[in-house]
Amino acid sequence: MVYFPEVEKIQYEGVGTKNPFAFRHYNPEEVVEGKTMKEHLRFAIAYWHTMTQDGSDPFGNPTNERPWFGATPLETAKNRVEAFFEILVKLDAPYFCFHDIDIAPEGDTLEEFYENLDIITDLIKAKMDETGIKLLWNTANMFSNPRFVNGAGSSNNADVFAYAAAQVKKGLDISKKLGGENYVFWGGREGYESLLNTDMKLEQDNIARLFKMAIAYGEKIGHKPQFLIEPKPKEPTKHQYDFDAATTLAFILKYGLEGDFKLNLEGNHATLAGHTFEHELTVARINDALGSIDANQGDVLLGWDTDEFPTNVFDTTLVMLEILENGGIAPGGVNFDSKVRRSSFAKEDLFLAHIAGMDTFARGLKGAAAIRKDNFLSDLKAKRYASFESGIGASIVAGNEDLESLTEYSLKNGANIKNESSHIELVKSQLNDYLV
Ligand code: XUL
Ligand code: CO
Repeated sequence: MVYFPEVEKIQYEGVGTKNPFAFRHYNPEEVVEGKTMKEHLRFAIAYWHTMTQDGSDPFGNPTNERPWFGATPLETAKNRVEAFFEILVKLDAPYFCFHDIDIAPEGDTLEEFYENLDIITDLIKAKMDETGIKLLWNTANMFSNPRFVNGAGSSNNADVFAYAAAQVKKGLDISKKLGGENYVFWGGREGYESLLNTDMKLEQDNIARLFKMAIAYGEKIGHKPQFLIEPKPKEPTKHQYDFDAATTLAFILKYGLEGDFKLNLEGNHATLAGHTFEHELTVARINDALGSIDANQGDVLLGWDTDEFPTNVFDTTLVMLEILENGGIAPGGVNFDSKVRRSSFAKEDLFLAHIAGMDTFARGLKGAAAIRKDNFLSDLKAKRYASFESGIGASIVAGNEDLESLTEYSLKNGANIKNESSHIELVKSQLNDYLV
């Protein structure tokens, strides 16, 4: 069945077009810095926001008009596969991502869940073979079911930990079956409500135990996706252990996971942590841990995770600059962990919203490439740190100085210290000239 007969395959038509079902900036085959836009951006579409999100909020019922509901949950799940691949093909998206419970009904038992997952992943595999579309990452949802009320890897209940392990095992089996390039852990409820009843050390040690079991099982079945942890500071728990990139890196290093784990960074999670999206990417990049990104944006006036489609060109330019500086994002990608607003309830909004996000990232890519072509920020930084290129600065960096030698130097140098103005307002204004 065709779910969107009125929508043709989305084509690049350029900024002059009046067709809302066209790309105005994302031209998949256009070459930027020696690679096509499609290769740079590695766009992925999220199953949860696209197929299962219904438009409900804490104050209201579902609004979304979706034509794929069948007589049973399994029938609906099968219809969703058909509709999802129609969307992927029509948007020319090379990748997709999902949680286990997005694609198949949980049923009443773990056996039933596994059976449903087998049925649906057979259908997904057939669609992947037919279309060439690939799995960027999958993950286990270990936060929605009531059994995870106190967390999964961090639960106080060992039976819950064991159940989470069974979900991760199946997630890795599915990853192998579908050739997943990455495998994500987002610690939805891996945190605490109150320290009064929390053994933080045991909880964090146990999360690391679960991650090490995942690495070991991947090795056992001969499938080694890039493992990713997705930081988020709060929501649903009051405090989540993977607060931000720096905190999560400390966890990765403490438990010796750095060979297998990198970070999946999300725009709205960054802002909830009090950072910009590009801050999180920079922290990851300079520590060789930039794995993948969840593309979305928050609302600066709201303090929760609104998961809006990215439409802010300034942000995507700085994000793409980090990705280019990193030498690319592969095997990660740009996953739209973004949902249409409740008022955008028409089924074709799923296309319009993704087109908006893809165009905004394409503009970011072009702007970032222009900044790099002019060496705008690299020249500026080279000049700003020039004192470490020669003389005493070069000697400090080379490790040839100590407190005594620098005291001797300073006594000779005296008050002869000159700082230069950053002219940061000028820099910001010049940056605006690069926004596409
Ligand atoms: C939640 C979130 C998740 C993860 C995957 O805020 O971002 O959807 O991306 O579990
Ligand atoms: Co996310």
